[in-house]
Amino acid sequence: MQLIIGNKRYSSWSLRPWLLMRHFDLPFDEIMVNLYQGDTRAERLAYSPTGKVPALIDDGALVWESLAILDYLAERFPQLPLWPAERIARAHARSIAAEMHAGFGALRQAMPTNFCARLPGRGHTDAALADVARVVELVSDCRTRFGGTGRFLFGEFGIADAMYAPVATRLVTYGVQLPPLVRDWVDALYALPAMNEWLQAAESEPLIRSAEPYADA
Ligand SMILES: N[C@@H](CCC(=O)N[C@@H](CS)C(=O)NCC(=O)O)C(=O)O
Repeated sequence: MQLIIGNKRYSSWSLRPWLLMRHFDLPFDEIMVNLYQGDTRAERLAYSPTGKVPALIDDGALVWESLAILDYLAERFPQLPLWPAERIARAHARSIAAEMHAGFGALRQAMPTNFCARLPGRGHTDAALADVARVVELVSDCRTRFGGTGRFLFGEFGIADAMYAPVATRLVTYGVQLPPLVRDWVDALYALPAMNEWLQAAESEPLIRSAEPYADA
């Protein structure tokens, strides 16, 4: 498999499939396209019809859109617990993953992804905090109803966690206060070896001033 991703320092959508694939030790070659150096749109269009990353190429299949990639991997590796095994939990996981994919625009806009920065207090607009409140609600609800003794949304790390991982990092970047159950989920994500590998790689990439949020504030 080939996974096409953007800069690890900034590409929130790319983290989702990368994190899942690395965590479950799925073999893949990583192709990184610098989203900020010159015009790479033509290069990206060679991989995906939207010109956006991530995209996955596997045995004749081309998959784009992060959620579609994660779902494809679940179908491709049915022996792995990527979605919850139980029907009602799986329906819930699919719903919150779709909710993430389609929503949280205010949070994305006011608190853009930057895996390396710490900007506590920035971006705390009313609309972004309303999105944060929904994240807090759904993480608490998932862990309480489906998480058992595990630290992830449905107990063990899976697609739902991968979908929300870039939101978890935004909560850290922008210093959002969290209730203990949600803080613990964020800490569990940061403790994953795969997450650490991504963050270390992000730190080693050059900082791109035009991509830095609130650089001029
Ligand atoms: N909904 C898409 C969003 C993909 C997306 O917006 N990717 C960004 C990088 S994080 C990108 O490729 N931006 C380049 C562009 O918009 O031209 C997904 O889930 O994969």
